[in-house]
Amino acid sequence: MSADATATDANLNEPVPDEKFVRHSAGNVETRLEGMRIRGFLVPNDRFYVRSHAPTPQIDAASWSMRVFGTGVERELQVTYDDLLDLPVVSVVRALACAGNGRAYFDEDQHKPTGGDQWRNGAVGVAEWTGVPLSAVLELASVLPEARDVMPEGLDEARARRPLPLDKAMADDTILAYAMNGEVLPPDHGYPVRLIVSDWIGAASIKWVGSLEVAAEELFSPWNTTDYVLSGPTYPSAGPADGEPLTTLPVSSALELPWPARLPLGRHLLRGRAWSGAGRITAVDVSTDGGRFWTPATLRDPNMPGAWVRFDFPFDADDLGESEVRIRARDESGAVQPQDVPFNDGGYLYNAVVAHPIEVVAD
Ligand SMILES: Nc1nc2c(c(=O)[nH]1)N[C@H]1C(S)=C(S)[C@@H](COP(=O)(O)O)O[C@H]1N2
Ligand SMILES: [Mo]
Repeated sequence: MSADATATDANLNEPVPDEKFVRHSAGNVETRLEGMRIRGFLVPNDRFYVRSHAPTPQIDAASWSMRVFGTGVERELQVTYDDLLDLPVVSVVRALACAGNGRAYFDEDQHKPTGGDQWRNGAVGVAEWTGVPLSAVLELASVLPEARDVMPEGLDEARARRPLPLDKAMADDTILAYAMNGEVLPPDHGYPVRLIVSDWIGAASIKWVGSLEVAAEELFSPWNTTDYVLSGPTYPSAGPADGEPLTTLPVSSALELPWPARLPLGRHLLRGRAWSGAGRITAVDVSTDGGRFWTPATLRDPNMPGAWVRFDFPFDADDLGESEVRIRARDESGAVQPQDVPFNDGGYLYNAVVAHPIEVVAD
C-alpha cells in the first residue's frame, strides 16, 4: 500500500497524511511517533493525535462565550474570549493520553477483543498548553463553600461532558487552554477553548468548552457512569456508575518504531517515550529475550512529571528474522508497567509490557 500524503478525515479540519497518522474511525487518528524524525520533546500540532466523538464544530471566537452557573456558585456569568485573554496567563507542559491507548493489545496479547478504536500506543502526545487556571474563571462567579463538582460541556454534537471533583478543578495545573505549542488552539483540538486536566485520562480534557456547571451535589454524565469507567468481570460497580470512573494515567511507554518494525542487520539506537500521571519516570528497562533479562535504557532530559521522558538504548540486530523488544517503565510512585492488565469492558488503560515485533532483514 502506498502512503497517502493527502488523506483527510470527514470529521476533522486538518489533513491526516499516512506519514503522520494511523487512521481509525472518523475523527480518530493516532500519532506515528516514529514519524517525528527530529524528535522534539513536544509533539507538533500537525502530528498530535485526535480523539473526537463528533465532527469538529466550527466556532467563531468573537461570538463564543462560556456560561458559568450552578448551585455551587454565587452568581451566573458569561465569559468571552477577550475576558479569558485578559486574565493571568499560565502554561503547562503536559501529556494527553486517551484511556483507550493500547486497546489493541487486549485482543492481540490476550485474545479478548473490545469494541472501540483499536489504538496501539500512539493515542498520546505532549504539548505546551497555554491559557488560564480554571480556578480563576470559576472564582469570577464566586465558588461557594458547598461546591462539590464541576461539569465542563463541549459544544460538539456529542455534547461531551465529564464532571471533575472541585479539588481537581481548582488545582493550579487544571487550565482552560486557548493555545497549544505557542499557536492558537487548532479547531480539531478544541478551538477556541479546551480544558486540560493534568495527569488524568484525555477524556477529562473537554474540548470546545461551552459551559461550566458548578454544583453543590455530585454530578453524573455518560462519561463517568457508562464510559470511561472500569467495569467488567473483575471490577465492582460503583453506585450509579457501572464502575469506578477512570482518572490518573498509569505508567506507560511507547517505542518510536513502526508496528511491526523492519531493521537491517547491525547495531541500532532505538528510542521511545515513557509517561505516567503518578509522577516522574525514574527508570526504563529493556528486554530482548522475552522478559527474562532487563537492561536500563538511558533517559534523556528533560524528564518532566506530567509530560514524558525520552529514552534510548542500543539494539543489536544480529540474526535475520523475527525478534522482539519489550519496554518496562517505572515512575516515582514506584509503579511499574505490569505483565498483564485484567480485562475491562471498555478496553481502557492497557499499560502492560508489550512485545514490539521487529523483523531483521538483510540490507
Ligand atoms: N468536546 C469533546 N471533548 C473531548 C472529546 C470529544 O469527543 N469531545 N474527546 C476526549 C477524549 S476521549 C480525548 S482522549 C481527548 C483528545 O484530545 P485531542 O483530540 O486534542 O488529542 O479529548 C477529550 N475531549
Ligand atoms: Mo480518550
